[in-house]
Amino acid sequence: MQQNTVFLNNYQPPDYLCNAVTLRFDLAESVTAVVARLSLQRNGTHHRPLALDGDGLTLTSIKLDGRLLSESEYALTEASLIVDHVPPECELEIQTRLRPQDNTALSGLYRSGETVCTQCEAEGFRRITFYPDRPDVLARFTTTIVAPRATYPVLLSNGNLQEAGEYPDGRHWVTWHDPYPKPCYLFALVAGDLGIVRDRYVSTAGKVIDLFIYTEHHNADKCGHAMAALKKAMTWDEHTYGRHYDLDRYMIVAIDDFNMGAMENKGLNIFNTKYVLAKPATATDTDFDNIESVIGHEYFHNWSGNRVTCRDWFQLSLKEGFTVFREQQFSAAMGSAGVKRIKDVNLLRTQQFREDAGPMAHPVRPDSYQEINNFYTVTVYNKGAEVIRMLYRLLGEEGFRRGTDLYFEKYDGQSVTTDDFLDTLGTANQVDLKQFGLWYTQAGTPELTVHDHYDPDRRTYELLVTQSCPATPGQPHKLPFHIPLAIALLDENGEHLPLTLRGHSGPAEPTMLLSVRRAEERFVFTNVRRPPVASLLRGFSAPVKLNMSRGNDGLYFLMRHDTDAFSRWEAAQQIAVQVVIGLVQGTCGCRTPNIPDDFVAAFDQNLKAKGPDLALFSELLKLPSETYISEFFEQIDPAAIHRAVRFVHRTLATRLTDELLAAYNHHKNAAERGSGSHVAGHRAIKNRCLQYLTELEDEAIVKLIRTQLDTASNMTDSVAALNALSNIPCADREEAFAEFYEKWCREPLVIDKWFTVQATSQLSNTPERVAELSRHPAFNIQNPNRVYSLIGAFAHRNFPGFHAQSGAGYCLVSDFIIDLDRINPQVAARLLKAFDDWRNFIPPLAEKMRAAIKAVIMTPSYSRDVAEIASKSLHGSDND
Ligand code: B3K
Ligand code: ZN
Repeated sequence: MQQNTVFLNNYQPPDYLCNAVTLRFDLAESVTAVVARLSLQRNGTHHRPLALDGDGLTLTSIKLDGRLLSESEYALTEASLIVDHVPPECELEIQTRLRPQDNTALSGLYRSGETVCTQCEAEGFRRITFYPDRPDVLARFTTTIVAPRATYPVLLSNGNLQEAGEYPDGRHWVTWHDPYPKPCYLFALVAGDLGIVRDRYVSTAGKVIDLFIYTEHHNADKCGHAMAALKKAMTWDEHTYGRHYDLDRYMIVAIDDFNMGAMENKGLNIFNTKYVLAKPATATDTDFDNIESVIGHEYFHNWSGNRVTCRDWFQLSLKEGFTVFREQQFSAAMGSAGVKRIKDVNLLRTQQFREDAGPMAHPVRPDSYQEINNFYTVTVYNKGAEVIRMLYRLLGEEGFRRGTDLYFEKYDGQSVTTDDFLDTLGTANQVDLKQFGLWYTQAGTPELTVHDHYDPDRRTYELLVTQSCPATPGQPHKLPFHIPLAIALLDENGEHLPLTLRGHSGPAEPTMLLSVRRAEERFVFTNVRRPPVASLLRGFSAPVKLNMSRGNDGLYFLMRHDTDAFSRWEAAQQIAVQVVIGLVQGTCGCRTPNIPDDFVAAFDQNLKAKGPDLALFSELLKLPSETYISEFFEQIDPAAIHRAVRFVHRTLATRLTDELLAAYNHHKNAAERGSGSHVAGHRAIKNRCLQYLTELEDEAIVKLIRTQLDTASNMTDSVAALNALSNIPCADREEAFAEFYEKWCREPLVIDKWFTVQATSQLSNTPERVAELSRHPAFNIQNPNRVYSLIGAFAHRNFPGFHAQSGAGYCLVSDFIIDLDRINPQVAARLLKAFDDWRNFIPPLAEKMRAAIKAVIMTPSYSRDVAEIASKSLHGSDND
């Protein structure tokens, strides 16, 4: 398939601007008529024709300044509407007809159940009407929706409510006006019969804002947590960034069928129900946390994304990286900052590092794309957030705020670039961020290698740091990055030694942020009285891999004593990774496999640890994922890694059975008695213990699991028990799944969990089971949540199952992608990414993965979305 690649270097400002749009949607039984009136202005002096984007539209008529155009006066191509001669200022009226019920791609105007809604980012507005569908065209939108009142009592669009009225035939209409100029990707419309949850927010400036969450009537009792999160986010943004909300109302609509998590449309966010609806009986503690984050994320976009937006889609991280960082700060402030950081780093290292090392590797600001929807990636979002975090650390809290204040003030109402952002932060702080800018333009995960030396005579401690970055598609050589490296030196009691860096004045400090700028750097600390243990990359101060060969003693010491939560956890992870690698390579030094006593003792110590941050202990008790461990191998043998990880689990469970049971009971009782955030911490440790105990596969444990399942008062405990049972082949297992289904079959979000637990089971028949479940009446290929919960979970979260030696997992997923691509190309392409690192696997698997990708593109008329992923996976980047 011929691919059209879009290049950043070819960016040209728009030929025509559109400063105002009036839209009228007439919703009838099967056809929606759309009338769009665009006020257009020629941009600059030129005689180029007016070209508007359109995708799959049925045009009914077009008028220029009130005059109907004949067919010879315009041209329709596959992707645009072209009018040759238009005056420098004009009004174009375009009428199109849509069939939202047939739109299964869930981009543009579509139906979710009985509700009609939109998704326009990135290029969905062109599926509604012909328009300059690019983020650097900003217009004021006025939208009228006309619909039968009985079917669609609620009619919503962006901005403030302007007028409403009735027609005698049972239809009603509502007009919305958004005073803030915006690109069309932020347009939204919702029409349906929805329940309303209302609240009110009074800002620190005294402004009253009406808050609404719309959802299906029977879900109205599950919106309290989302509403509370919204109010917290509003207050937090006022305090932390000085950002206030700007419309009279803030509306959130929860929709069942949605391609991603949520969408920040101006004043009218549309959310996947998964990130709104929660009550303890149906949602887990993790769901509650995720809802708070996503609600925060979309709210924060109102400034970082909506008031200041992107010039073009290459700048996506301008809004996404920054907003993810803001969301991370917010969540850290609402709960355990240490655990939040650990979770964010874990996600980055298991997903983004993998992307950075594969054929889809791209810079945070990509140089080219074929299908922009394929670039809503962990690199743009999460590495992008790390880049902002580094700036935050380099400039300090105050300096960063000075920079963002200037940025919001200078660019309010404009569409800008990541360079504009960086320049502004540099100017506000009088620092040169030129070298730092390479984080936006160079792909790949930099590696730091550190050697240290303590000189007792001179009392100096020296660090030699070298950096390198592997080649990525289209970028064989990299320049050195500016890497902030946070450091502390600990003495034998875990106390911080004061740091004085040779060649730098200023008082000694307990921690320091070193700047690594060259390929090789030497740092000498003076006046170091005792041989220290270095705690490096504290808080994960840069998205890099750090290699430092040090004895296990140092790691165990850091795991126990480091005051930085991330560094403690990281030491535990490194120890565990070494243990697993030793088992896989058979290098543990014993004939029969075993794990070191120190490791068991350290685990036991964490199990018994007491302290306020229970969630941190729960993280310390968790082994690194098989996906993360696989990154340490040149050739991945998933079965060998899986065997080794299970061996570690089983050995810990066998050697610490009593301790695990005691901890289980202790935290179970504490969770039942406790209140507030501690409850979630107790539950997390309790359920972690259960996970280990499951490895024993003995009857008493099955009984324990069964009791937890039968008596659970909340979804966290139910799912944990179901998960545990899913890995034990026994009669209880089937019965439990059947009962769970029976109990929850009217709650789709709970049924998603039921699918996921089965899809991630480690039993060997899981591929067949998943295939069977894809034919279950509760499964629906048109619903992205169902697809992610079953096929997505299997492909991305069942390492041994997906990579089963028979290749059954691969066939299952590729067959599914072929069917899905005809329905929803965006989601199909996302699933296809599961195969893109095929080159890293042992040859028999690599070959099967490659064949699976090929099978997808052997199908006639596969989508552009899938084509890009497949061709890059098979042949490397088009920049090569
Ligand atoms: N901006 C949207 C993502 C849109 C994805 C389009 N394929 C959600 C978010 O990041 O907040
Ligand atoms: Zn976002």
